Amino acid sequence: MPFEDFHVIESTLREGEQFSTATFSTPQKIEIAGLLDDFGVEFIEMTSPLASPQSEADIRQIVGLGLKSKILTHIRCNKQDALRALDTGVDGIDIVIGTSQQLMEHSHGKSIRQIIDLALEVLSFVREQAPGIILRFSTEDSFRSRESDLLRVYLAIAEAKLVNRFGVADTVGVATPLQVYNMVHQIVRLTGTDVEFHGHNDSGCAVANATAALEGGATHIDTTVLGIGERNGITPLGALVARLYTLNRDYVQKYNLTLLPEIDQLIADLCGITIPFNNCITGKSAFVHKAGIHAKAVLANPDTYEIIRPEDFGLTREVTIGHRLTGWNAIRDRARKLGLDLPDEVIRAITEDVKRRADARPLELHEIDAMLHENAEQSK
Ligand code: HCA
Ligand code: CU
Repeated sequence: MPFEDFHVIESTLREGEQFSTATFSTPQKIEIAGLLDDFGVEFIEMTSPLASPQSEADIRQIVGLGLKSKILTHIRCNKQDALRALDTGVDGIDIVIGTSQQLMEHSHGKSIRQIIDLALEVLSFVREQAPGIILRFSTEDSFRSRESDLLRVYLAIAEAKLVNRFGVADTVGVATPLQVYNMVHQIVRLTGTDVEFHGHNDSGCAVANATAALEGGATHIDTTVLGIGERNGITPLGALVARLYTLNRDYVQKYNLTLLPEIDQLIADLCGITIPFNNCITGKSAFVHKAGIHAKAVLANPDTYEIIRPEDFGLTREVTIGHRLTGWNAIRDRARKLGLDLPDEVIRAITEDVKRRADARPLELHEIDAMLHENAEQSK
């Protein structure tokens, strides 16, 4: 079952570098790769060695670290790129070529027949040079490609038994979960080959599409930290983890989950952005409970309104009480935390007072604490 045995291809050092504000220095790449390795991602994908001299040197550096994560690099479908990639000593090479009408016409100008011939030539070349290397072939813009074209390409390559897996890419973020499910399912069924899904988030479906890919039989999912990448990016590592955790915690126990906040914060800092408030798990408000009804239930048992346990990620929940939606259970809980045992009717009166004052502006915790202490003094 793919959910029980899926692999993350962490592409912060490839797709992520294509994010508008991302340019990682060598020490930064080493720090990112080290943290991702400690977290436990199975693969780290790096920018093509042809991108720039530093990009090539950085691949060698990261390869030289001897991490547990396998190091991949990402190249176009041609022999020169493949030779340069092979020379870096990576564990695997991800090869991509566009198959949509748009890309065939305006990017490389090749027909499907020519794409197949070129792919077979390049893939056999890599296999001859490095029989043990992990080799992936992907069609860029798969979901705007003609399905019959895609299947022709995948079947021809599968027959030649040259690759370890196929990639399916929703390059422009146009696919729906059902389309992803159907496409992945079909490729797995027809080729019997592992499938990797790479999904952009232009229409907000990147996490849902990655999940649908796994449901359809995909074995590998591309992620980046916080989802950074071209335009508004791809499936975020943390959101994928949240999605799978909420299906079954066991699916993500292989990862060192308490490192996630540090990883998200590091990438936010390096890119000069903040973690979005609504980010899964590490967003500022991900574990903040507010309304009185919620607060009461969560204080009794967090399971009532939390599908994710913050402590599994080294985080804590917060119950906010200084606002007009507050409830007396939450105020009583605060009093008890302060060691004040006030009668219920006093707590209820304080709650009414908090609500009235909070109609003007939310109260700080210390203001509520002062009200509680004052009442405790008076009732002595
Ligand atoms: C790119 C395009 C790509 C490739 C994905 C893949 C995409 O920036 O080179 O290799 O599977 O979204 O199609 O990121
Ligand atoms: Cu992409």
